[in-house]
Amino acid sequence: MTESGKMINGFKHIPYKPKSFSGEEMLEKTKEFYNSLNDRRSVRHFSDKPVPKAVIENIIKSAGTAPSGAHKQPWKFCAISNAELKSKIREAAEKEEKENYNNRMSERWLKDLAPLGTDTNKEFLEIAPWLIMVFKEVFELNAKGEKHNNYYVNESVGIACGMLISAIHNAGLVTLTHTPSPMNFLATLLKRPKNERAYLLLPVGYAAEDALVPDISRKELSQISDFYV
Ligand code: IYR
Repeated sequence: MTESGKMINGFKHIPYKPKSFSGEEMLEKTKEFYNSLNDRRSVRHFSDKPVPKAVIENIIKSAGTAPSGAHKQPWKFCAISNAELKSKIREAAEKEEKENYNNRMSERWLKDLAPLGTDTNKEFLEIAPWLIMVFKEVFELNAKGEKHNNYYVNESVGIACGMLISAIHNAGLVTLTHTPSPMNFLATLLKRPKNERAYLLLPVGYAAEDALVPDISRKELSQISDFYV
């Protein structure tokens, strides 16, 4: 391979130069990264303190670095700070959640949620300075207006959301993955094109000073992994 790369299937491939660390540095860096991510919590109590748009832009750009099926990047992040729109979203989300909590969710589901302290009140949708509404693009339209389905859309957008959440945490901000169900009202409210489907709604902002999180712990390494060495 030359310094400038080579052609594969008629497409240019360029050299990739990863950063390289010693074994010791790698151990230190992975520990630090784990410690940082392990401090993340899903927070439901937000401050209304504003967050600069440029910060949200960097966070979305970070999410947009995710890998995706055939590099289709089948995601759209709608960042909403408009108070009127946030109120409409809250109103519609709470309507669905009332139906969920009262009629759609099983006894077992409600019991599983009890430790988290969730309910039909979604005031965070109005208090948080930003809502990031993630849409997945199930297909794209070519120049002739023909539909072409994207590939591994759920996997791709799920990975991007993980990176979005990490970027939010890295900024010292908080979020939670809110999944009002069904979520179609969000595509309607935001007048999204017909190739987009609502995927996840994330309020983003500073944690309220008196924010509380449930006293729960994470599974141990031995519970989440099996090593084949
Ligand atoms: N979508 C509802 C219910 C809910 C479901 C799960 I699974 C959670 O982990 C948390 C909440 C809500 O947002 O309240």
